[in-house]
Amino acid sequence: MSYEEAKKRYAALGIDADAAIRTLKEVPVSLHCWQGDDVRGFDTDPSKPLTGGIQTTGNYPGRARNPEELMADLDEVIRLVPGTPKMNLHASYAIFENGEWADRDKLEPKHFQKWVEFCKKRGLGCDFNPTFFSHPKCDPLTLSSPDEATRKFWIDHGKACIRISTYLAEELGQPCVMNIWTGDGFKDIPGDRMGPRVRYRESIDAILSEPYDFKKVKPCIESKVFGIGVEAYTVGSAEFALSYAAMNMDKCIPLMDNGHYHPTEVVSDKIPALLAFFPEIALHVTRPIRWDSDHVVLFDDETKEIAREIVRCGGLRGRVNLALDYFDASINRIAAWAVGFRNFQKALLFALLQPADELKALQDESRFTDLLVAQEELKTLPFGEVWDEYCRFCGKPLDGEWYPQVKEYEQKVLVNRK
Ligand code: RNT
Ligand code: ZN
Repeated sequence: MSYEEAKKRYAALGIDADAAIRTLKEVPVSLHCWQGDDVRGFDTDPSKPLTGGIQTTGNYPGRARNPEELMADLDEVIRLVPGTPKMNLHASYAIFENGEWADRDKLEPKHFQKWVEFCKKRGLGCDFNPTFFSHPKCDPLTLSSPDEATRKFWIDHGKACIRISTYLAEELGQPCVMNIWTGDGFKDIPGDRMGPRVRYRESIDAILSEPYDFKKVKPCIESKVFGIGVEAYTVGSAEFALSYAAMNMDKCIPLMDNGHYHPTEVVSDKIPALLAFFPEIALHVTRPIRWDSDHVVLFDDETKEIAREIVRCGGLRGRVNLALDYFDASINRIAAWAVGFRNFQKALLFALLQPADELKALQDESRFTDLLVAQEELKTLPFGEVWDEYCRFCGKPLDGEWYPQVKEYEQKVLVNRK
């Protein structure tokens, strides 16, 4: 079947495939730099383990070991994915020059100048994240620590990151979403659950007292249910993060990572719940397997449902900030990056090809049998043809064409990184 024929099948249902393609091409989706080097960053000893309850497993060859390699790998990914990628950096990816080094509380915009140059050359915006993990000053708590000096260090880090986010937004002319997540928590039953949460709240207040223009810098609060080594208690739980964001709507937005909830909870259902109150929300799109495992994003049912909610709640018109967040060190990292990005693009395109108004009308008219039948039959429309056309429209490889390029890059570049 050709795209023209596929287009007619959609048009018969009142769906404009050309319009879906044009819309999706302009939607920024943040590409997380940390998939390329197993979340190690450049500012601490790379042989030290990742902390904060997150974990990369596997030792597939080819991990990027420095900024040059990471940027080269990112370029390769950008060549392989349709749509509008936006960079997403962690503070730990600061680039130091001439033997200089700055601790996290002393980071400055200049430490991200190389990244600004990288983004400018490629026309990319950039999101940012303070890094509250993998550092000797995690005691192991950070913003919720009972120790004042520890808290101050991490508050100063947060404030430095606001200044860096302002720099990124101003230099690149796109808002910078700045996500606050800490792995603070305990392995076993706490003796005090509220103390750390009150301190966490006060620390975020202190960070957000640093001046910024909320139209340019969008601080987010990301919740989590548990992490490896912090199984019993997470300071920044769902209720904590959402309450903080709700009480400070003029200063920050809530961020939901779909790996951070109990296994039967779904973020697709939470998106419209939050959008009934918040003008804007942010997402980390990932794939949990049993726990917050951060597996590569698939074109699976929940990813499609998340995309359907984003689209029909008007999320693509600036209400939902989209980012990917996963890390797999057991397979080719560039393939992992590209396949996850492409899958989320597929989910968004699939969602844009739904007759949202008709489905809503069927529901409002209580025509539930019609709704069931319609939704099931949408699943077997010739989506693959529209997807191929989208890739062509963006000038990017089709399915079947991009992976050979990754293999070639692996042979030429990655295998030499011993
Ligand atoms: C961890 C959170 C967080 C991190 C990144 C590296 O569980 O999802 O967003 O993955 O900041
Ligand atoms: Zn996340």
